Formats: sequence, C-alpha cells, structure tokens
Amino acid sequence: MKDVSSPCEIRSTCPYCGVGCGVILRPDGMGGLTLRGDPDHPANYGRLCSKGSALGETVSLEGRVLAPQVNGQETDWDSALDLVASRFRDTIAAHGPDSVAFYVSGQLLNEDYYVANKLMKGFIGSANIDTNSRLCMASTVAGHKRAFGTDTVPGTYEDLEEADLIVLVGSNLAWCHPVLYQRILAARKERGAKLVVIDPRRTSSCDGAEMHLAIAPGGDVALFNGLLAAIARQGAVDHDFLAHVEGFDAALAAAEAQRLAPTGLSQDEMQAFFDLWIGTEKVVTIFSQGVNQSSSGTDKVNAITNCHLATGRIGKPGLGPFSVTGQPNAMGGREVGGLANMLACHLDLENATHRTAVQGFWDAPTIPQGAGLKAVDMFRAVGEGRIKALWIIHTNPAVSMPDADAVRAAIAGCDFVVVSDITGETDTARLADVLLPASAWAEKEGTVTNSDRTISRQRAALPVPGQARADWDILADVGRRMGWTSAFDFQSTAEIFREYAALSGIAGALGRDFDISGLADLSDSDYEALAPTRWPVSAGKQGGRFFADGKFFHDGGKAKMLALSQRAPVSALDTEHPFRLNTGRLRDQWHTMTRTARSPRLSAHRPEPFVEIHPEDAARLGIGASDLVRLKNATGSAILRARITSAQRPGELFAPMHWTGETGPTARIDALVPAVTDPVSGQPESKAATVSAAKVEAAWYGFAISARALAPRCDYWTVARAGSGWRAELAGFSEIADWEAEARRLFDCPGAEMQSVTDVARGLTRLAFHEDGRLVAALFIAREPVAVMRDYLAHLPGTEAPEAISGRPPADQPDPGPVLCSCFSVGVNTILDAIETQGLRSVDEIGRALQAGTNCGSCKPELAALLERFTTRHAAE
Ligand SMILES: Nc1nc2c(c(=O)[nH]1)N[C@H]1C(S)=C(S)[C@@H](COP(=O)(O)OP(=O)(O)OC[C@H]3O[C@@H](n4cnc5c(=O)[nH]c(N)nc54)[C@H](O)[C@@H]3O)O[C@H]1N2
Ligand SMILES: Nc1nc2c(c(=O)[nH]1)N[C@H]1C(S)=C(S)[C@@H](COP(=O)(O)OP(=O)(O)OC[C@H]3O[C@@H](n4cnc5c(=O)[nH]c(N)nc54)[C@H](O)[C@@H]3O)O[C@H]1N2
Ligand code: SF4
Ligand SMILES: [Mo]
Repeated sequence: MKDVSSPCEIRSTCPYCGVGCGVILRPDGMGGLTLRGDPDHPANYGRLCSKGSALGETVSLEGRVLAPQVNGQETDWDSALDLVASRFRDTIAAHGPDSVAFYVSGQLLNEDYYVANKLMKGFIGSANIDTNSRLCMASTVAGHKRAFGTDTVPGTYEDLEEADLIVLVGSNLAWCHPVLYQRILAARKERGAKLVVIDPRRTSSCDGAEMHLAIAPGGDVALFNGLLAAIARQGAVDHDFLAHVEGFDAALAAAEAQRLAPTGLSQDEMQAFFDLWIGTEKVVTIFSQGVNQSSSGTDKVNAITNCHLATGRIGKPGLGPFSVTGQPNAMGGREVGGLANMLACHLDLENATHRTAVQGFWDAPTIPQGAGLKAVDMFRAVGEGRIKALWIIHTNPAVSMPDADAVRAAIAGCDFVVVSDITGETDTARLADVLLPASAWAEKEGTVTNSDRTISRQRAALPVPGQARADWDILADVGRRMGWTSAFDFQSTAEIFREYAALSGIAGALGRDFDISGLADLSDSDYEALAPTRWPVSAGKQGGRFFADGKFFHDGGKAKMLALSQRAPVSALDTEHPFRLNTGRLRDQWHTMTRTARSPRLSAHRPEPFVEIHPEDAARLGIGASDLVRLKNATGSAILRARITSAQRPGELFAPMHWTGETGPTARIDALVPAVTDPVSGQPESKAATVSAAKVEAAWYGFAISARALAPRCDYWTVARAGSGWRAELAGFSEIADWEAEARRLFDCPGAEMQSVTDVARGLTRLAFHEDGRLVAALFIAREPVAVMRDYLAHLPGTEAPEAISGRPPADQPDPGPVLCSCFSVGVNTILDAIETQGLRSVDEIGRALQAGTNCGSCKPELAALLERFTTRHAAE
C-alpha cells in the first residue's frame, strides 16, 4: 500500500476525529508537507474535511518541544528518564503501586497505548491508568457491555449509506464527523434517506434534516423509553429475535411506567418520530457526546440499544445502533485496555481467568485484582496527595477535565508530574516537573482503529525533529529502566503490534469479540504495507458485522435489554443558577487547539470564544450582540462574548470547549463544569452545568492585530492566528492612562512609527505601528465593544496598509465578513452579496460562483442555512 502514484507519497491516517480518513502525504523536502484524501481508503474514499485539509499548516516546528526538560531546564534523555524511572520506583516502594498513575489519551496509537497499559497493569501492578476516553466513550463502552456482553460496535460505515433513516442523537456530525456526514448526504441524494436530529440546539447537522427534535437536556432516556413503548404498542416487536434477548418484559414495563417523563417535546413531535423510526426497517441510530457525557449516559446508550434489540434491527446491512468515536484511536484505546476498568483485548479485570491469561502471556510479575481510578477520581486522588507520581501523555487535562481549575491545582501540587507532549505551551505541560518531547503525527509510525473497527496504518512522512521520540519508545525505555528489560525490549511498532495481535488470539479463544490473531504473524514489511483492515481478523471471522445471528457475548449468549428510568442532570437549576450550560465543539478547532490554532484558515471560522444565548434571555438580561457575559457557579467562572441566536432553547446556553490559558484564559469552559459523573461509566456530565449569566461592563474594549505573537495582560483577552499574523480581543475593568506605552509593550515595538487618533470624549483610541513602511500592529480601543471590520483588518499586518487606522477597508474594497468556507477563505458578506447580485439559489451555484464549499464540503450545511435565511428574509419582504 505504501507505493502510491509517486515514490515520495506516503499513505497515512488523519490524526483528528474517529472517522479515520486516509490521507496521502507528500513531504516538500523542507520540513513541510501537502496532502490529499486517499481515494482508496474505505473511511473517506478521497474526501477530507476542513481540519484534515489544513493539516499541512499545522506541522511546522513552531512551539514544539525538542529536548527533554527537567524543571524547565533542557537535559538529555538519560537524565530525564532515569529520573522518571527512579521517582516512580521510589514512590511505589514507599507507598505501593496505587500511589502512581498514568493519564493517557484516545489519540495515542495502538502500539503506544499497548505499552502504557502493559507497563502499568502488568509490571507496576496497578490499574491506575485511565484515559481521556473516560470523558468521551466510557458510557458507550459500559452500555455496550451491558447490552452485548462486550464493547462491540455492531455495524459498519456502509450501513450509514444503506440506511433509509439516520437518527443523530446528541451528535453534531456535520461538524464533528464531517466526512461521515458528507457520505450520508451523498447517500440521501441517491436513496432519499431521511435524517432526524435529536439535540437541544439547532446545529449545522439540522440543516436539511427532515426533523429536529429540540430535546430537553437529559431527556433521551424518556424519549427512547417512549419509542420502546410505541414499538410494543404498534406491533413492531421482532418476537423471533427476542429468543436471543433477555429482559424485554422488564424493560418494556419500565418504559411504559415512564411515559410521562419530561422530554421537552410535544406528544405530536414524539409520535411523528416514533412512527418514522418504527416504519423504517433500515434505521441507524448514531449517538455521540450528547448521549455519553451525561450522568445517565450509560442508560441513554441502553435506551437506544433496547429499541434496536426489541425490533431485531442490529447487525444487518443498513441498520443498527452506531456509536461514533471521537478521537482517532478512541476505539483502539478500548481494545488495548486503556481504561482503568479493562484489561487488554476486551478482557475483563474482574474476571480471574482473564487476569491469569493476560498475566501468563505477559509473563508479568503481577496483575491488579480490580479496577483502578477513573479519571475524575484519579485527579481527586492527585489533589488529595494519594497519587504522588503522575505521567500525563497526549492529553491536556488542566483544560479538558471537569472542574478544570481544581484539576490544574491538583497537578500543580502533585509531588512528581511527567508530561509527554509535542509542545510545552499547554496549560498542563506548564505544570510538568519533567516534560518529554514526543514525536508528532506526521513523524510517527503505528496503527489506529476508527469508528467502524477499521485498523489503519499511520506512517511517518517527516523526520523526527530534535530529540523527540515516539510515545511507545519513551514508555518502553522507562519500563526497561524500571527493571523489566525483556518485557519492554521493543525495537519497532511492528513488534508491538504482533505481540498485541497474538494476545488478542487468547481473548478470541476465551470467547471475546476482539480477535486480530490473523495479524499476529505479519512480517515487518507486511506491517509496513498493511491496508485498512476491519476487525475481527481471525481464523473464524473476518471483518463484517456482529449480532445478526443473535449470538452475543454474555454468559448464555443472549443480549440484554435494561429496565431504565429517566434521571435529571445532577446540577439543579435554581434562582441563582437559572441557565443550563451545554458545551461542545466547533467545526474547525480540535479540542485544546494545540494544533488547529496554528492554522490561520481554521482560526478564521470562529476566532473568539463565545456563549450562545436565546434572544429572549439576552433581552431580559440586557445583553446585546458582542457584549461580554460572565457565567458563574460554585465550581468556577468564565467571561465570554455573547452570540445571540434562536438556535438555543430559552434558558440554555452553549459554549465551545476549545479555549485555554494560552488562547483565552477566561474562556476555559471546564472551569464551570462540576465533577459529577455517570454512576456506571464514571463519565463526567460535561454538558449540563447550571450557571448564572450577567453582562460584564468593562471600562474599555479593544481589538488588536499584530504581525508578531502577542501576550496580552488584561482582564479579558483571546488571541488567534490571522493571515500571516495574529488578532486579539481585549477588555479591561480599569482605565489605562498611557495607551501608547501599553501598545508598544503589547506588540513589542518600542521604536516603530506610530499613527494615532484619539477622541477623549468618546473614549476612542486608535494606534497603528509601522516598521520599514509595513504595518506591524494596530490597536483599536473604545468604551463599547469595538466596531471595526475585523476580517479585513486581520489580513493587514505585514502589508503597507497606510489607512489601517481607519478600521475599515477603502471604499473600493468590500469587507468579506467572517470566514465561512475556510478552504478558500470566503466570507459571509461575499457569499450574501453573490447570492443577491448573482441570484444564486443553491449550494452548488454558490460553489460554481465563489468556490465556497467545493473542496472539503464541511461548510455546505452553513451555506445552505445562509441561503435559507436569505430567501426567507426576502420572501417576507
Ligand atoms: N471539529 C471537531 N471535530 C471533532 C472534535 C473536535 O474537537 N473538533 N473532537 C472529536 C471528539 S474527541 C469527539 S468525542 C467528537 C464529539 O462529537 P459530538 O458528540 O458530535 O460533539 P459535541 O459538540 O461534543 O456534542 C454533540 C451535541 O450534543 C448535544 N447535546 C448536549 N446535551 C444533550 C442531551 O442531553 N441530549 C442530546 N440528545 N444532545 C445533547 C449538544 O448540543 C451538541 O450539539 O467529535 C470529534 N470530532
Ligand atoms: N466541557 C467539555 N469538556 C470536554 C468535552 C466536552 O464536550 N465538553 N469533551 C471531552 C472529550 S470527548 C475529549 S476527547 C477531551 C479532549 O481533551 P484533551 O485530550 O485534553 O485535548 P487535546 O487538545 O486533544 O490534547 C491532546 C494533547 O496532546 C498533545 N499531542 C499532540 N500530538 C501528540 C503526540 O504525538 N504525542 C504526545 N505525547 N502528545 C501529543 C497536544 O499538543 C495536546 O496537548 O475533552 C473532554 N472535555
Ligand atoms: S472527518 Fe476530517 S477530522 Fe475526521 S478523520 Fe476525516 S479529515 Fe480528519
Ligand atoms: Mo472525545
């Protein structure tokens, strides 16, 4: 597979979402690369979304950590790893194996993950290894295990195309799994399949959907209980399939008892959905974080699997429950046993036979007898000093964990913290005693497993910079330094993969689903050439679907339906906290933005953090467009820009999860999310905090552009890449007397030529700085949120821009407006103008006129929404 059309092209996999798109990389010989979608990869057949298309803009070495650091000082690997090994060894000797922990990531490759799990569970002898997948997939894992006996995704991506009805539950697929969404849209065009979205917000995924059910947060169990009752009432139960299922009567009785539980939906809306679901045999119910990240997340998963089991709609083409995985290797992490309550290869820690089998295979001195600490409990133990040595790999918990300020304080207070990252510029890495430089996506080898169980190779295309090393290599080295020389004597990822595949054969023999023993004998060159392969790969079974034959993995071979009742989110609304705060993702940013924020194109879509609020709520609170809003509760607080939109239900707010201490310190949204979890899965309820909201009156507001990176020091700030420079939003609660001095410090331009405009009465100050005839920076200050043409100004640094200080383009140069199509940098105003003047009537026509939407297609739903808004407005006029 490595040989593609040109010898310097390399096939690999996109490092972002769980769709797992294949990419073809072409190094430019100067440390950069260009890429395109792999037309032969079964996840994407050549497609890429905006984030995948912009990968080339994120691989520069800017901001990378290139040598190990101890207490902020660069050192060599021997010193750093001897310190790590000895501190872990000494801590274990003094306080026992459960006094140490690893917190890892669904973005690790299978090989990295396997070594981390083997080291902690088999050799250190603790199960205190958990992963950010606890914040992501844990409820699905628990729900699958309760229903099927194992954590098995029954279906495949082809099912999404063969379905006649797709239901998205708590999934903004258009933004979070854009290539799958594009595949569904293409199939809809062909087959006329219907799309239903169940989400409290009207998201981009709703544009073009037949039905949007704006469910009350947490209403999903009641809704799917209602569906189960309707399935029974309307005679849609598959009685033959029920021979393979336990628990139907109890599940139905519980569902019927719940008929009046609140969903926020009208009876008519629900009945229309029930009729559509029941009346369409080929239905795939896709679910994601609106389901998982809930204190009843596991129940939500089972409320969905109940309906599919009752109707026998599972494991056949075009139908089934389908959990889409978040991170590129969220699925692989579940397979290697990255979670604190699992062993490798879908074997169970609680099962003595499984434990003995794994311990024997590893020839391990020990194996924990039960589950270790799950993420939230792990950081609580860190905070309480029970965990004394912690190694954080490939994740940024000081930002992404609930109660993030407390987690940040816990990490800061821990005796010994090791962080492996590609950059030291993260909220977490800044707290490390030892910072280890990891090689990044385009530099490392291994495998990942995507949402439909397809294992794909990630291949190195760029040289490893500085002293960076692959995560598996660092982990194995520490294992050897701790004394387990032969168990961690790995020389390559191929070797690790073979061991892992061989262990899965034991799991298969013990009756587990995950068996890739057919790959245990791959030679190095077979591994190098491995084509995307869906598991299982064993003598008995190759790829395909599970469960159509009615064989499940519980003792006795039956599936289980669960008796469920709806529970409200844990945080209660009250007069002090009248708003429910929902959180999630934006189209063009990835998590804590350490990579995507390096791309100016991706940063243009939503350059500033915000909170979405319904117009009625905004009016009641006196919040206008662009005002700053403070959210507060007992856990923490945040300041965010208001975005007023009827896409929110009244009483509910939405804020993105992406901003950090590095990019917008008052917008760390997990500072507001309390550390409450699902009792079964331990997954935090990240989408249902309760908060107060109030307008913030700042003394001044500012907007800045700069050719150089800037480090603001004021009460509110956020920075983003723009053009070849940066843009920043600023605000302060106290007056600043000398704006020139302030600006020269902010922009680090003590000697630059300055133009200025001041209107003391109106509190207006504008300063523009030129060096050698080119604009280096400009600052616009006002008493109200600054009204300048930001998207135009953002491209000026580095150009002559003699009139930048006016804050608007010359008359002959229109303002493009906020970028909507990031591939071709096409702004909203440009699109609206073309719709009006050229009479464009479809997304395709917009594409032909402006190119917008013609590359990755991620913005097509937003283009459709813009068209619709325009036509409705004009129809009304
Ligand atoms: N662009 C982008 N894509 C990504 C990522 C990224 O960072 N950026 N991250 C990846 C990862 S790791 C993950 S896990 C996935 C997540 O993918 P998604 O789960 O699709 O993303 P989210 O935005 O977290 O949440 C989905 C939706 O759940 C809704 N929701 C909130 N509460 C409820 C509820 O009670 N019921 C229902 N039915 N819905 C509710 C929210 O309004 C939101 O629109 O995305 C992956 N893809
Ligand atoms: N409020 C709220 N909070 C959430 C969520 C939500 O919806 N709402 N979603 C949750 C979910 S589903 C997830 S998955 C998490 C994600 O949250 P995190 O995992 O904390 O976020 P990332 O930014 O992906 O962190 C990855 C880190 O790994 C580093 N890195 C990149 N490549 C490599 C490499 O090859 N090796 C190493 N060692 N490091 C590397 C990056 O620089 C970055 O610091 O957030 C969770 N938190
Ligand atoms: S959908 Fe986009 S982010 Fe996800 S794997 Fe494909 S290209 Fe990457
Ligand atoms: Mo995730």
